[in-house]
Amino acid sequence: MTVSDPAVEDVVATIGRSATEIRQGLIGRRGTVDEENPSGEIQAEADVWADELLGDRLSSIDGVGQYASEERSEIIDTGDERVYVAVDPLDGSSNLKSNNTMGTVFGIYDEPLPAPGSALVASGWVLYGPITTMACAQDGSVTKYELTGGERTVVEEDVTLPDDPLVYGFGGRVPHWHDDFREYVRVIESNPDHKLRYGGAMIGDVNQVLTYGGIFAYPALEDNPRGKLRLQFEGNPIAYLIEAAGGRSSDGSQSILEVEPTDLHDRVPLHVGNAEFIDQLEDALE
Ligand code: P6P
Repeated sequence: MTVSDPAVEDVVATIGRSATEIRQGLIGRRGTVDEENPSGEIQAEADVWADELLGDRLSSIDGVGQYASEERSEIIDTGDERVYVAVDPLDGSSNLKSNNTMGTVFGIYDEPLPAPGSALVASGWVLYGPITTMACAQDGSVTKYELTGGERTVVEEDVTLPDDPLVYGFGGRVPHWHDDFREYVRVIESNPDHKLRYGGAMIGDVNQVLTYGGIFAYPALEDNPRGKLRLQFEGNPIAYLIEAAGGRSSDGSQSILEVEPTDLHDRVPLHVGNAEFIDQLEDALE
């Protein structure tokens, strides 16, 4: 299967067309259900609803062999064998209560899941911000779109991280950071040219890094050695796009895309941004 498989574009187009409906569907679904996702997190009504909507639509696309989601333990297997789709239907759904930015993250693989990020052929995210946008990486380049009413309009092509990094955002509780990571953060923070940007939804923070340059990390923690974010649904798709935009990713010692999965819901320490920041981080964690 080559990246020009029509199933890839069909998946991206379907997610783009669904974005306005998902955004509207958040209204009235801000409560929680009495269920946990496979990562043990209480689900919002909107998590479940967005997952069902995308699961139905994406698994029905000709060529899509699997639909997997952060919100469900089981994979939808269609028997097709061309592309395999992993989705975080609503990243940052805890931001629903405070009406802050959230997003939909997707990765399109050419191997059955769980798969390493090196098997991605496309990835991206929809951002439910003041306006609804999409960033998508295919064929080694990143394109930004504005989404409205099911239409997708290109607003920028060949997107790359700015050379001068500006923003930083680091997740996890500070007392749970490892000392070497905490020291690295202190160096980044001490530069008056850098600004703190942390909004509680990884995808909003990563989109700031893509736009302004910098670094986002949700690192390994003393009480969670693999951090919080999920490899298949967050780490790989984000790393693939940031690397396509000229940045770097790391689990602390290697590109996220080289991490070999053992389970569909594996977590991974995630660090993405300008190459100089990630190089410095890996030196600091050696
Ligand atoms: P914390 C949202 O639940 C999420 O998975 C990411 O989008 C976000 O970066 C992280 O968790 C926030 O975690 O521990 O800061 O609440």
